[in-house]
Amino acid sequence: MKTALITGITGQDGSYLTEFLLAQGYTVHGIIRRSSVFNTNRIDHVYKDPNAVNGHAQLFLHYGDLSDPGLLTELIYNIRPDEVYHLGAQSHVRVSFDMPEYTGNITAMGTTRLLEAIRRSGVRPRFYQASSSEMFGAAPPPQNERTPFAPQSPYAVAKLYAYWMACNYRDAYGLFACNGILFNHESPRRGETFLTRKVTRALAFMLSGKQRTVYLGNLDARRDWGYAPEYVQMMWLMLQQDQPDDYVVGTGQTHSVREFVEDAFAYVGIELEWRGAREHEQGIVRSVASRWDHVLRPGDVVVQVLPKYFRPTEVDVLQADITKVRQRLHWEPRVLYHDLVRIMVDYDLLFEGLEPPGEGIAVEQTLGYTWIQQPPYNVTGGLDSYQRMPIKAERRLASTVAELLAQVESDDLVE
Ligand code: NAP
Ligand code: G4F
Repeated sequence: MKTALITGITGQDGSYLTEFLLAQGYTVHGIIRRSSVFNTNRIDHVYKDPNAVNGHAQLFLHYGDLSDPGLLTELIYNIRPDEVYHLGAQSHVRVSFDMPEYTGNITAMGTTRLLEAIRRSGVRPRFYQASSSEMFGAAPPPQNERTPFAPQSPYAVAKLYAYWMACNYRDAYGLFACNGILFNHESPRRGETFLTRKVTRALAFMLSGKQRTVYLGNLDARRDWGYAPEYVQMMWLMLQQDQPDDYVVGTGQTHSVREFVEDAFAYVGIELEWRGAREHEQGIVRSVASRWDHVLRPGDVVVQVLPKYFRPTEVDVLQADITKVRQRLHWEPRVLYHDLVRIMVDYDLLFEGLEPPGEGIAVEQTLGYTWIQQPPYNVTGGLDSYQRMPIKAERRLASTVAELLAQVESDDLVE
């Protein structure tokens, strides 16, 4: 059986990829960062302590960091993986404007350190580089493998460097290296500071009476949003081909941030209208389904645009041209935008102990994502949500420290 090493195993994609590879019979090793709090929430449900179940564990975790080249070399040498999935990165575009040097160090140079660790160790794994549609930046849509890159953020510039390093190690040393140029992909495990999850989580908080308003930036940017579990399967598929190559992965559709907000609210029966212009715009409740009229009323301001969430340079439109993956890898996305919205809202309601409409969860089940082992808790908050549902939501303001923190996190710190 094959052995895989994953950087970024604690992230959204790392967790789904781990489940997928374990389901394929792989032994999986992952690099985790030392943290003063637990940072393995997304993979705890598949981790068995190797000391407790000696001989049966298939998932092994190692402390490490993309800033530590010696350790990376040691890990590659000792683990001798057949496949390396390099997903670790400072992955937040807005944050990369605040931390450009750190982003370059981890997202760009971290890739070089890992590639050098592979070269110096003498081990020859197949290598997956988590490249990004953000690299297309200002290039007009639809974007494909031949579209010239026009990066618009320190993150995109760092990813572009990493992209070319993977190409260079393929050309110079014959490494089986693939760039997956993935468009935005989301899930109930998406980090809470990315747009989709920020919105669906805020909606669930509003419906449980914990939050009144979500503060957002540019409502008019458009993204090609897909479903993360489908995209990690593509990472694996790229490494199973006869020849290494680079592939664009997306849905081919594009939707605006504004649409995402409207559709998330509409799914639970809340209709919004917009007032004001650009940096002063507000999303206001026009009508509310009777189920939620004890927490939200017509006229409530549920979305407030704040200038601080705008980026110095924005990527206006991303839309994938997926001709190559269709033709070469025979792939077609099965979860498209509207089902993605439903899936994310369903789970955030569940995580809040509220009964979801359930159409999104039904889609997941119908499509047979049997290798996904939904953690029996809120992947980000540690709450045993399945035990708590349903509870009665009430209209009230934060009254405990935990609720205050939840508001601060969603309103002020989240980018
Ligand atoms: P994510 O949830 O933000 O996960 C990032 C992972 O990188 C986490 O496990 C994080 O560890 C780890 N990491 C950060 N800094 C590190 C360091 N210095 N050393 C070692 N590990 C470090 O990202 P994702 O959404 O799963 O995305 C996976 C990869 O695909 C990233 O490289 C991202 O840039 C790229 N990508 C994502 C998308 C998308 O739409 N999701 C699209 C295109 C490309 P902690 O948990 O300790 O923070
Ligand atoms: O969810 P986002 O932060 O994702 P973004 O910037 O597109 O980057 C994600 O996708 C990339 C692939 O294209 C990945 F490489 C990257 O690692 C990451 O996963 O923002 C989406 C859009 C942007 O246009 C942003 O300006 O939403 C807009 N937006 C509006 N208000 C907001 C907000 N984004 C965030 N995070 N927070 C807001 O309040």
